[in-house]
Amino acid sequence: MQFISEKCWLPFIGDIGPMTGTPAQTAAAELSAMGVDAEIQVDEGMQDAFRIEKAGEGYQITGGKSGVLYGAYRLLMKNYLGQDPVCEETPAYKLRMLNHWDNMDGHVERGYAGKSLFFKENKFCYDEKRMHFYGRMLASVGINAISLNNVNVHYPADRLCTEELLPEVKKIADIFRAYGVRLIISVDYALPVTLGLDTADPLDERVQAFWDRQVKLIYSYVPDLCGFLVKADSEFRPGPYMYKRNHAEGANLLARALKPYGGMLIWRCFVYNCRQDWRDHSIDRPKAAYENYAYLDGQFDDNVILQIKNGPYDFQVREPVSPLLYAMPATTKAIEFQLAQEYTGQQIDLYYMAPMWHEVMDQLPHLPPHIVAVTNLGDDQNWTGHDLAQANLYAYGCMAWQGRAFNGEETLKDWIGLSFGPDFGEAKRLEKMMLSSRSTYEKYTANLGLGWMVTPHSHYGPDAEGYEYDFWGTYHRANREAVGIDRTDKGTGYIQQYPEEWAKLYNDPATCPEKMLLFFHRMRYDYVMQDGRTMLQRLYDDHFEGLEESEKLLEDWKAMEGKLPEKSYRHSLDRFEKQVKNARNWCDRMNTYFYRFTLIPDEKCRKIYD
Ligand code: GCV
Repeated sequence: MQFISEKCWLPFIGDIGPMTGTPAQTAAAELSAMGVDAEIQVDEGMQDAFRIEKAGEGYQITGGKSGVLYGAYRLLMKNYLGQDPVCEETPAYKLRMLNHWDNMDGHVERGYAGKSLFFKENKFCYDEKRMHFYGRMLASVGINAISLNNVNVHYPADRLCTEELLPEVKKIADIFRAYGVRLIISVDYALPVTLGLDTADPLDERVQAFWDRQVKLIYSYVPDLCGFLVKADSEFRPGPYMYKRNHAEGANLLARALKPYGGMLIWRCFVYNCRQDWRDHSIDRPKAAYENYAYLDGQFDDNVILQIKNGPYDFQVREPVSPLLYAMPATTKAIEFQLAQEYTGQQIDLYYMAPMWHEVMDQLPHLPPHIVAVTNLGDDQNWTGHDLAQANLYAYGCMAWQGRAFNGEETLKDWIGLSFGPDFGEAKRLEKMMLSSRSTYEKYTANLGLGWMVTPHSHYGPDAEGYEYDFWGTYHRANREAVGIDRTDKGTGYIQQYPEEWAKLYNDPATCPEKMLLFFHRMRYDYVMQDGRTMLQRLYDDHFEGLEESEKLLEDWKAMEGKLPEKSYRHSLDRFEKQVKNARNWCDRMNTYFYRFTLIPDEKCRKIYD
């Protein structure tokens, strides 16, 4: 019986010891440890792409510097699954990144799988063997860049790009290099001030000279650093607005310092007013990213990448695609997802993300050239808190590699086969559980596009008005007649940020996808939905159904007792039990919330507390 959660989807992999050479050497070691006969041929021009061909009794893998390593893992994984490994592959996205939100004190912001893999007590502290294994995991799904530290850069992480900590950064970079993974450092925009200048104004020559010097130093330690990641003017972080400069001026400052070394400047677009007055209906938070950036199209240097969250809010269970992803044709972009399930169950509740990614891709006519996800990793023995949350990391790598060709169902089948063994008898059941998990979660939490009805700060569990009278700009404005925000032409006008065809679709409640109805519209509870139910009845039904489905998940898991390794079974059982409690809590509180406003009972006479 297999499921060695420490080794994630690579439980079959051999022992190669820590690798310190090129990715091609790592590839050769992996293949020989598994006794697979394969010739490796590096063709640098192929970059990350690879080709696997039959050659006599064995194979030939031809690919770029990292491409051959990706090819080696593909061959090993396909062999293990009993699939034909002959193929030719080119990744869909150029940079396939992960962001860690690790603080140097060891705490992971929005981390649900233990403490940091890299830091403890304000120092680097890691299990070297585990780091190597992490490198293998990343390469096995084609991820080629990671940032180690939180985008909220706290002391002493702001020193990662100074002489003080660079020797340690170098050591980590040396580990990941053998797996084709480059490092990104999250930097503090105000570092020049911290280190003695009286300004961080991007147009001040002394500031440019500061960053030029700093970057030169960094590249003397890590010559292949991928670049910097910056969260500026966002949630109390410093940025160019402090000097009345725009974000192109702010980003170009750092980009120019990085340019001579081939470094990229990755600039997050998560900028909004987080001190809003809930009484003021004129500001609408989802409009913020577009308003701050769209007009700057064409003004960013060519080594700047704008990193844009998939939705206009913040990783809610259901959001439309960020309108900024349709805009700025002359600017390089990366789409940002979150594997850490901050608002989607925190790696306690089951939530397989692929269905959501499909929806996003379906809505976007052009995929950006780069992709990134906030990790769901920590130092827990199983890496991801919930054993099954490993699937999200695996699937993210596959999606980043395959782009539109990604198939969340096939990927899940492969993940189950790799993790539990190709002959795992319960594969179908598990697959079904995971594929329905997003819909289940959405039903028992804030559905129909509402979002945000969560416990403030922790973001786990229900609180219908948790953010309602607050300053974060995340309101639903429920009263006894209606709920939701009117974002149409007649309302906040948010809809106008979309290309015409989408704006038209969203503007009319009759054509707006129902799952996003209350995101785009303010609707009366008696509004009749497409299937004839009232909107209120739909809210009730979804919550009851979501609860039932979560109970079914628990039942299904229990039915696998004895068919899964005991440790794994017990560990996740605890999570499925917590999920049912959470779902019950959501169902009761949300239904009661709307019942108290409307005093309209459930048509099916199910229990709603008053
Ligand atoms: C790293 C949300 C999270 C914050 C996070 C922020 C971001 O607001 O709650 O913890 O900060 O997003 O993406 O920068």
